[in-house]
Formats: sequence, C-alpha cells, structure tokens
Amino acid sequence: MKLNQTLASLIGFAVTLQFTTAANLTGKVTLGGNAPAEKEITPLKDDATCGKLLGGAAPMTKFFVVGANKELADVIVVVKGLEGKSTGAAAAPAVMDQKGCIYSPQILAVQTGQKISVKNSDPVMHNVHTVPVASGNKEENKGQGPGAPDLTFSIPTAENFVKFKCDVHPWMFAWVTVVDHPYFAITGKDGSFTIKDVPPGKYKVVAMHRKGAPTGVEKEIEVKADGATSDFVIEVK
Ligand SMILES: [Cu+2]
Repeated sequence: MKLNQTLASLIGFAVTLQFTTAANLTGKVTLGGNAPAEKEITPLKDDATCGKLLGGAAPMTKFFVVGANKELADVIVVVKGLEGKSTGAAAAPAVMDQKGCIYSPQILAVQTGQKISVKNSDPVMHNVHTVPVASGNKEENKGQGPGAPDLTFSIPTAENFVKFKCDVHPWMFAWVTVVDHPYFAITGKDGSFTIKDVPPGKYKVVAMHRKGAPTGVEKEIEVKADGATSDFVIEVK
C-alpha cells in the first residue's frame, strides 16, 4: 500500500515536473548568404590610452558572430503577443561591461523596467549615453570614471536596438533591445536559443539581427504543452 502511494506520488510529481518544465521554445538561427567582412576600429588602435588595453588583440568590429556551419549569434528571438507581462525591476539586472574601451556584450536584450547595470573595468573615463527613439523612453547621459560605481539604467517602453554609446570614444556602441515580457532569448555562438516557460498557444515569433532586415524574420509557431522548435535563417548586410 505504502509503496503504491509512494509510486503514485512520484508519478504525480513527474507529471507536474513535465508540465512546469515544458513549453520551452527552442531553435537555431543560421546565416543566409554571407556576412560582410568585419572592419578594423582604427581610432581604437590609435588611441593613446585605449590602444594599450588591447593587449595585442586586433581592434575589430564584431557585428557578425558566425560559426563554422553558419550558426548566427546575437540574434534576438521574441515571442509576440505576450506584451504587458514584464517582470520589470524584479528581474535580475542585466550586466554590461566596458572593457578595453569596448562594450561587452554589444548586443543585449532586457525587459521593460529591468535594471541594466553598466560597469567600467577600464582605467579610463567613459560616459554612457543612451539614445532611444520610442516615445516614453528618454535619453540619458552619465559619466563614469575609472573605479566609479556601476551605473544603472532602466528603459520603460519596448524598443528594438536602443543605442548605447560613449561620447569619449566614438567607436563604442552597444544595442539594447527592450521587450515588454520575459519571452525572448539571444542566440549564442552555436546559433541556438531557448525561450523558457512559454504559455502554450499560437504565436508569431520574430528573430532579429541588428544588421538584418529591421522587421526581422517572422514565423507562426504553435507552442504545445511539450514545447516547440523553430529554426530561422537570417540575411545580413
Ligand atoms: Cu568610452
């Protein structure tokens, strides 16, 4: 009897577990065609202070992070139609660093109202100047000397690829996409993404690369109780 009860509760637990961990939307993004060559950031190389921080590394742009089999990183994949579900400031802060007079990462995605913590790991003065365009998002510009505390930003309205720049170093850019819910992901170096715990349903899902079509590539996807898989091909220029 006892064994049966234990078994029954174990099976119940397994079923619950399956439902709570299910509904992940996964997939892979690959590059269609070819990507332009990266360019040398000559002013960084020639900068008296920042140039020394390179440690021999080539000061190249990193617009197109493409794997051996055309896996495309830095693609933001967003489920549409779930707006208004942002967890805002309750979400763990996203972190961006300034290291070697370059932003890391250069492509980031956050929820509306989520904190973005910006570090300065350089022995150099930077300033972080945000240039949003959506109404409701305001431009900000904060200086940050060497060893200064982290800066905190938070962007209230959804907007794709909000520009972050440094006015001291005109090659420094990062692009922060702001989504009004947590159902998004950024592809890694293997081109893959996982959007966790999507409520089952039919959705439009968009995959966007900053150097791709501004509207991204959109697909209709049904997320069932056991999740869904969808792959994208993106062209860039
Ligand atoms: Cu700077």
